[in-house]
Amino acid sequence: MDGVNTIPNIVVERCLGARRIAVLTGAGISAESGVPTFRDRDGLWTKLNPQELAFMEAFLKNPQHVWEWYQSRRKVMQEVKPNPAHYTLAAMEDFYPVFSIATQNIDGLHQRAGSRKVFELHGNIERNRCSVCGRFVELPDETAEPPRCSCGGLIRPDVVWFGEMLPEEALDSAAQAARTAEVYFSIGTSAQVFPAAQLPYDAAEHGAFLVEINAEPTALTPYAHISLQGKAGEILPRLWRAISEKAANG
Ligand code: BV8
Ligand code: ZN
Repeated sequence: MDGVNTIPNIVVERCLGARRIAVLTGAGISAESGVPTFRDRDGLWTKLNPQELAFMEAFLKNPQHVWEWYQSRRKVMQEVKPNPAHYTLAAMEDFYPVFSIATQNIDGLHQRAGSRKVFELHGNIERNRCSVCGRFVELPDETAEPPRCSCGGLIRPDVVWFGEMLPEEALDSAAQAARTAEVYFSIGTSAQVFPAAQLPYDAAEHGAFLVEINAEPTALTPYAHISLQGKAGEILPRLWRAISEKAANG
């Protein structure tokens, strides 16, 4: 893709005319920051078995193995920074009366880029909680094995594993934002993991103009009004420049 003219004018017009914009993001928006994705050619799930890492059963069967994997990911996430895609969404939030991001990512990069209204659908790797009583605990970074809570429960990363409910408030807020958005963006997600993946469909069904920004086509692509194929870190700044220029020049 070259230059701002690769952004279809209809996307610029719809964004200019909107007051309420909502966004769903996935691992792809953090890829240019150096955070591995899951289902890309060289994604985490192509090398590792999610059954052994992203299920409560896996954690109870081998807490040390799962804990070490999350510790290694925490280390990666402490060393990476937001990229232009995260910063562009943070800038857009200041411009629109109603703007929110529902993210499947656990890396906290949206908040570090300055976004304020972020619904963490799958939790956040920086937090740890007791798997029994749910109490949050602060731990030193180099905690080598999952400690026990005072109630006896195992401490786990505060993320959502397969078969687990998403945090109710985050999901409700994200669902409400999808139902009322005038423009809905699905960015950097393979649109395979439910119920998060349902949000863009709900948005379109409730009248939103649905824009997908992803490196490759997904199951959502045929339902998007516009699907922009490429890197979020390149497309979003281009889109924002086109909107800002149109807003300035009328
Ligand atoms: C639940 C842990 C049930 C956190 C993860 C229907 C309804 C409800 C549930 C289900 C359902 N059908 C199936 C289910 C079960 C399951 C599910 O959806 N399975 C799928 C795989 C079929 N869902 C669940 O289990 C969920 N829980 O529903 O509970 C329930 C109901 C009632 C009562 C009790 C329980 C929980 C889902 C959360 C699972 N947790 N990981 C962590 O460690 O990170 S999975 C993992 O997938 C991550 O959470 C991740 O966030 C999520 C989604 O992945 P993506 O973000 O999309 O990443 P991916 O790599 O797949 O794609 C990246 C894309 O970016 C690619 O397309 C690539 O091309 C693109 N890209 C790359 N670079 C760039 C780019 N795009 C733009 N720019 C770039 N530079
Ligand atoms: Zn406890």
